[in-house]
Amino acid sequence: MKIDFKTLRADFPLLKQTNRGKPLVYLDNSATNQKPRCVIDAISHYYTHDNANIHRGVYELSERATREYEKTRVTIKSFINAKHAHEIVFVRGATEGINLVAQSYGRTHFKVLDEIMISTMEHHSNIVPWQMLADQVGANLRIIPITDDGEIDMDAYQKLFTERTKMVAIAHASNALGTVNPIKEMIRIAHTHDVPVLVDGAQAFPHMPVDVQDLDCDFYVFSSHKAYGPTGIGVLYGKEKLLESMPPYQGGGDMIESVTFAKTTYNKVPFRFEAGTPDIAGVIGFGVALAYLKNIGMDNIAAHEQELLNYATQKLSAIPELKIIGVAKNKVGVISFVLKDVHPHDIGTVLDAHGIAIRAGHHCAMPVMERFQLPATVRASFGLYNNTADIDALVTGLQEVQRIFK
Ligand code: 7TS
Repeated sequence: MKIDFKTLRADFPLLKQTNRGKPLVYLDNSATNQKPRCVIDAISHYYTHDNANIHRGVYELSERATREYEKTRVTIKSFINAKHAHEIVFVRGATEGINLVAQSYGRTHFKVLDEIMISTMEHHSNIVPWQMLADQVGANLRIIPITDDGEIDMDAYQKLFTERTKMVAIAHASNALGTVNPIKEMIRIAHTHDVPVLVDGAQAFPHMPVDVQDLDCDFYVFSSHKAYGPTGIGVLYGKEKLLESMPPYQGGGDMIESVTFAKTTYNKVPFRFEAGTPDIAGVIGFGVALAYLKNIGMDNIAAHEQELLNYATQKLSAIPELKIIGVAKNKVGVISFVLKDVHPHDIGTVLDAHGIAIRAGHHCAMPVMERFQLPATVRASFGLYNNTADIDALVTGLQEVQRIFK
């Protein structure tokens, strides 16, 4: 089916507004993206008609809320081709998913001098939880280096394995460079050493089809708000066998089977990991976002964003004194760049005055900045509603930046 991406833009009410009096050009989709009307309406509908706490009411309303909430679990299972719906754990976002695995799986299975492998290009969310765990159990981090193009150094990766390696935690796609990592191959290699792999899919899941059984990843995390769904909700996928081996992450309601002061027993997977009242409206809204994406087709979205990436790479490369940081062969629609003699924050300010929303900074990936010896970059990141006119506006804005700072 041929999708007309131009008409899809009308599904996103926020994009109709202006920024500093100019039509909004939203190019910060890696930070979060905008929501289609159907998602906004679903949340409003939930609070208008279906709001009740889940998994406990005996009345119709609560049964309906529970049914809608659990329906999203099944939607996600199909969306990423998990084997079982109970392998889908609802969390607050990619960050909480990684913390959950580090604290529950890591604290149970890791000991002094064990090693956790991560890469130079990780978001802080896939660094700090492992550092905290390493401090708690006396383990060490091993860092996979990246090349000047911003790709994983695969030779170095293979050499980093020792008999102490207990986990590889790797981004599917980098938020600061756009690099798509060869995770299927990395997982295959890790498994030859009997090492499980957690994939941080925050920047990949919204931009390409993901099949967790094909990848054979052990854990996969992502956030709803980067995939056209609401904030405050995300997913931890874990293989049944691994989730079954893990103790609860937090204690509270819904995660127990029975409680006495002498002994408490825990609920089964995945409820064992969902203590307290969850973001029910968020889960339902995310289910609607996924139905919206499925209708467009993740293949179509990937192809559209690759066209934008190619167009933008060509246009930005033609700007004198502009350098793109991260030129991996396989990228998502993310372009990080610097302009000679102009600080990224100044670029951001001038672009903002022209209605253009980009991110300037270290993108919560300070080790990437250190690797390329930069304090910061400017980052433009694309979503399904962007088009070449947005990129033309960015180019015009950058020419204005150069005019001002000459
Ligand atoms: N992992 C990656 C690769 C990310 O890019 C981000 C957020 C996270 C994890 C954390 O996601 P959260 O939803 O739990 O916060 N990245 C960005 C970004 O690039 N700009 O703002 C947030």
